[in-house]
Amino acid sequence: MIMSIITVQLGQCGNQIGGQLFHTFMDDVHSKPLATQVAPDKNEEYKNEVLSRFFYCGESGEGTPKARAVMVDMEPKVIAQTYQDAKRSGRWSYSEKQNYCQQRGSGNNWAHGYCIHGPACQSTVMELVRREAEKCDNLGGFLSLMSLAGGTGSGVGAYVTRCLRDEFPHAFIMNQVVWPYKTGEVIVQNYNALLTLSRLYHTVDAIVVMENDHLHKICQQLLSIKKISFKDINRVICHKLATMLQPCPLNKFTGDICSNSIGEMLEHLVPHPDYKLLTIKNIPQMSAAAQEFSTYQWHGLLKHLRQMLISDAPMEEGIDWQVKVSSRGSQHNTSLANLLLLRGKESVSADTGPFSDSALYVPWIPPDATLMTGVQPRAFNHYEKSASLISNSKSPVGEMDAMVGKAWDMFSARAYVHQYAKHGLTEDDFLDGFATLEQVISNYKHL
Ligand SMILES: Nc1nc2c(ncn2[C@@H]2O[C@H](COP(=O)(O)OP(=O)(O)OP(=O)(O)O)[C@@H](O)[C@H]2O)c(=O)[nH]1
Ligand SMILES: [Mg+2]
Repeated sequence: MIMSIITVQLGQCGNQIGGQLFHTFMDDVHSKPLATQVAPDKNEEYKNEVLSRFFYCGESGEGTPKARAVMVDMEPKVIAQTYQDAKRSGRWSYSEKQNYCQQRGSGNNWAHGYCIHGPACQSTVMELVRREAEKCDNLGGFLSLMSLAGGTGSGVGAYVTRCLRDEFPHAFIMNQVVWPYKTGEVIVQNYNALLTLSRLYHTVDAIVVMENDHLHKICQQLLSIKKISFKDINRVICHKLATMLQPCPLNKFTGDICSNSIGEMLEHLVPHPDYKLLTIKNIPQMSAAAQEFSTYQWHGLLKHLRQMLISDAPMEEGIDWQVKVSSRGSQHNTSLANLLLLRGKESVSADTGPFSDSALYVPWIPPDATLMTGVQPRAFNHYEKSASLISNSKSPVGEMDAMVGKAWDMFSARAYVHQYAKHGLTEDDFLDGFATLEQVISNYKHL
């Protein structure tokens, strides 16, 4: 049974990433078969699975694939652009009326998004979601995409996510959020991030965190891009997301094999509702030109990936090899659960043992619930071999702590608070946000 996922794209960032994500799915589906690739019928099976998961191909199943997506922004420009880019690809498009936009954005004001635009768009947006859900034979869940720093993605995003939870209480909801550059383009970005994350924490099943600073470095150092644009960064984000979401059979600890539906993945990755923050580390990551001249062995790839995990390195360059895992008081990045997905040549025979080492995990998770692996013999997106590690670990909490600290400094001077109050947000709402995230930080710190 193939479970479909509906993507909800919110604000500029969410829409731009959403557009790229469907391009990435299609690029992977249409990537030239590598010499090592699976038999044609297996490739066809893979393609059909991708199409059913993320696209609707009409009653007959033969129309131009339409993204299972709803686009929401408070200004028209980005949606129009994203829509056109999809159409121009000739491979897929968005359904014509599955978007909602207004004429003016939320001006980087979370309260404007959450308290004003959110309720105003609720009935229309939810109708669009319902329409999309009706087209799914089996709805596996929702993927919401948004930035934390603006006003629409974060504010309207948090509001719409709450509506999704109310209307689809049993569906899985995963949010992918973009952490702003630390240098900050938006003066109130820490407020917006605080308010968004604290609301999402009560509502969704998991939050995948990606930091613009890390992604920027990947573009610079691994992809050697000189002038880095959001387009480049979004390609990296979508590559990561696709390594998680494209079909990959999972090995359950019971010995059964199941598909990597969003439900199976999140049930494993989020074993306790206090811990919902996920990160994705993947290897290798390189430009198309460099790929031609590179070969790897699974052993080397996985050794690097494991060190990226324990030393919490965002990419394969500049890893700190001094960090070691020892059971007593070591400084390594502790995990609750990991999902390791291997794709490509000889992935079936790769040794994933080093990832099930109990010293990597908190002691209160049963050993057979710490690591789940998945193996997909089909090569992913031109990479002969690639590995992706989705982790619920301490990794994001340092950034979160710093963000809450900066927001608190501003809040104790009541800086900019009146701009939020103007739209109906109270000081207590801020205090609730601080309390929620301080608890999250404390939980993770004590792992
Ligand atoms: N990675 C990435 N980050 C983006 C992109 N667009 C904007 N951002 C980041 O998102 C934040 C700004 O939020 P936006 O998504 O532009 O804001 P919005 O949701 O449209 O909200 P308003 O414009 O205030 O109505 C900043 O931290 C930007 O760095 C994008 O395409 N990719
Ligand atoms: Mg905007």
